[in-house]
Parts: sequence; structure tokens; C-alpha cells
Amino acid sequence: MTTRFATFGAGCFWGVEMAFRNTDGVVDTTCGYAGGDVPEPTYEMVCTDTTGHAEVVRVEYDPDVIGYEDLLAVFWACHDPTQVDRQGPDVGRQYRSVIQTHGPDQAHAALATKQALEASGRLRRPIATRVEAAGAFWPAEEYHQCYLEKRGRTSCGAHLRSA
Ligand code: MHO
Repeated sequence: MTTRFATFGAGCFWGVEMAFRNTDGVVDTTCGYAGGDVPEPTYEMVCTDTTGHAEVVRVEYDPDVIGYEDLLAVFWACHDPTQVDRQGPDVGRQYRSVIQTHGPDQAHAALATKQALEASGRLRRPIATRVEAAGAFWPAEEYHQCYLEKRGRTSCGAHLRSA
């Protein structure tokens, strides 16, 4: 089995990781930080919104079982891509919506689904999601991996809390 990677930022990575872990064909997921300028960022640093990183989930998938387009569908459905530098109660650039692509085929597919969603008229505001090439990925602290699963929760309930 030759697996591939896909990387998505869609707000707090706890819930995003859960969405992808529950998807057939996903072999592994890792919460981490990407898209910033500082090496080896910690959660505390990223929380200050000064390192440039986004909270992202790196998804390892088996392309014989699930296509990248299907992962993109999970991505678009698991958050509100019209929110700028925030997601629900979580505010800051670290919660921005971003697709970090591994290769030109992923970039092409990501942009195509973004345009299709935009053209569908289903969203009331423009899509804020950036599509960019994946760069350095820094795995988050073990504490953040499978955070909700370890606690027997199915969603992060961010909408129930103030932050
Ligand atoms: N508002 C959330 C953010 C968590 S996340 C890993 C919380 O602190 O519960 O950024």
C-alpha cells in the first residue's frame, strides 16, 4: 500500500482530526502546526497568533480506498470556509481555513472544488480558504493527538463554549 498525505486547516484541530479519522481510507492523522515562520512551535506559541502557523491536520490516506476529492468534501463540510482568521468561537490566524497541497494534482483538485463551491451559490459570503503548497509540518504535542477520541467525545463542542 502506497499512502499519500493531505493537509488541512479548518479551525481547532481537535474536531478536524475527528472528522478525518472517521473517514474510510484514512490510515493515520496527526495534529500539528504549519504555514508559519518559526521552527518547532509549541501550542503556547501558536496560541499567541504571532508565529504565523495554522492548526492543521495531516492526513495519511490510501488512494486505492479514498480519493483526494473525497477528503476535500470532508474538509469543506467540517467547517465554515467563509470565516476569516477564525472558526466559530476560536479567533486568530491560527484557526484560518487552509488547504496545504502535496503536489500539483492536489492543488488543481483543491482549487477546482473551491471554485465549484463558490459558484454553487450555497455560501452567503466568499470563501476565505487559501490553497498553498505544503511546507514544514510540526506535529503538535502528544496531548493534542486524538484529543476528543481519548475523552470519548465526538465533537469539540466549540459552539457551546466561549473560547
Ligand atoms: N477554544 C478551544 C481551542 C482549542 S484548540 C486546540 C479550547 O481551548 O478549548 O485550539
